[in-house]
Amino acid sequence: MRLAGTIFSNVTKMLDFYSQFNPSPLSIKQFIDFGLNACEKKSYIFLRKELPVRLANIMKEIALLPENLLRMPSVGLVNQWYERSFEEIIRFEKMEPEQKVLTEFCSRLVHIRNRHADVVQTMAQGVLELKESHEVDCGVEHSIQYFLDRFYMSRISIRMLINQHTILFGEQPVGAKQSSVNGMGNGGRHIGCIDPACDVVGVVQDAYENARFLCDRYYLASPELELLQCGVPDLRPMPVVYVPSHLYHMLFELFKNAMRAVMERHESCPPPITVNIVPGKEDVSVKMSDRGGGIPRSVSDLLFKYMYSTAPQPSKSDEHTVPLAGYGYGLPISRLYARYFHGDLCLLSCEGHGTDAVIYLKALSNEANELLPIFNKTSTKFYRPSAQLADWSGSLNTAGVAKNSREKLSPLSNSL
Ligand code: P4A
Repeated sequence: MRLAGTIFSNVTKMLDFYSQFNPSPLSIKQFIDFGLNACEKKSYIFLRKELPVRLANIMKEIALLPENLLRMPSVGLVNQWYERSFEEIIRFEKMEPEQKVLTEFCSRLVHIRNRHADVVQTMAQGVLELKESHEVDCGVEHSIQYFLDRFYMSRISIRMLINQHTILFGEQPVGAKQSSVNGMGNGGRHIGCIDPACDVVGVVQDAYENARFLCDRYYLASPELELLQCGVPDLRPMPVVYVPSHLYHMLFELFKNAMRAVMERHESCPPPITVNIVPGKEDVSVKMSDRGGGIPRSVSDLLFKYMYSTAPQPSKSDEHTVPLAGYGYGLPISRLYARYFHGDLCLLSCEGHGTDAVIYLKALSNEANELLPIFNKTSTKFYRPSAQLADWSGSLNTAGVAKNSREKLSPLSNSL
């Protein structure tokens, strides 16, 4: 009992300690430069501090979640995974970087990555548990949206660090050094999971083919792909410095949505999906346009909301009929992948016609910095939404207490 108490208070102290530091964002260029002069000791010394800092920053925010959500079993489970991983990493705090320690560190990271494999699903389950057991008001919904964006972004960044270290320094079958990253045969130019010449055209075609496979199975037909560069048909490679798996994730999601919209609207002769790739000075833009009938503006905002996108997984018996695209965290998480290196993902729909989705990637790898959540006083206040008064006519949809209020707070009251 005393021992358990000691461990508990130690970890709590360490959490307080590490959460005082801000995470150190790296640019794609820094990841590459580091990978080219790969030094396992340097990486170890950086990560044994940076990983606990990133973990502690987000664990402090988990603790601020609405109580109802924190009490959900799935959220408790996720919290336990974080506590265990944090504790396992800070054990390296005072260990000298000798070979045995480096090897142990690497396999610990792999272990931690596996432990956290189902975090997105489990957190979604927690949100579902909350929805089914409690009435969720707008304030709580807002806090959850704010939290999950930060939580999943933190997770993307931690996995990026772990992947870079384990791919660069982990043991691998001889002769298969680079190609095991994501199954893309690429002549070994990858630096960890970054491809300094990631071919956007190739990734678009890959994502299209795989979404099309699902589409054909469900609708027995699929729209063609029309590929443009700067608006004219062109299949020449278009290299960018990027993480191919991230780009693939976003494109696959967008193709599934576009195909679903197109197939639901056109039973025969579905119009093609157009992808236009445009390399600019600042951004490389990838615009996907479909003629699937589009959605009203009121819906396009909802597509990025976790609470709205959370629905029970289809049952096993329905597995062969799961729709192509549906309720899941596809879009909000795809947008996080885009924003992670200071890009973005935007939807622009014309109701009655179709939808344009644009992925923006930073064209310059030194400007592609990680975008990381920081735990501090500012972030804290988002978890205590207070009643707000509308200052535009119409409804208030953030913390919406004064839906149609004729009352006014005294000018002295501080509701924010
Ligand atoms: N029209 N346009 C889209 C959808 C509809 C769309 C749609 C009905 C809505 C929900 C959904 C999938 C598709 C699109 C491209 C997009 C997003 C939405 O990127 O054509 O799944 C929940």
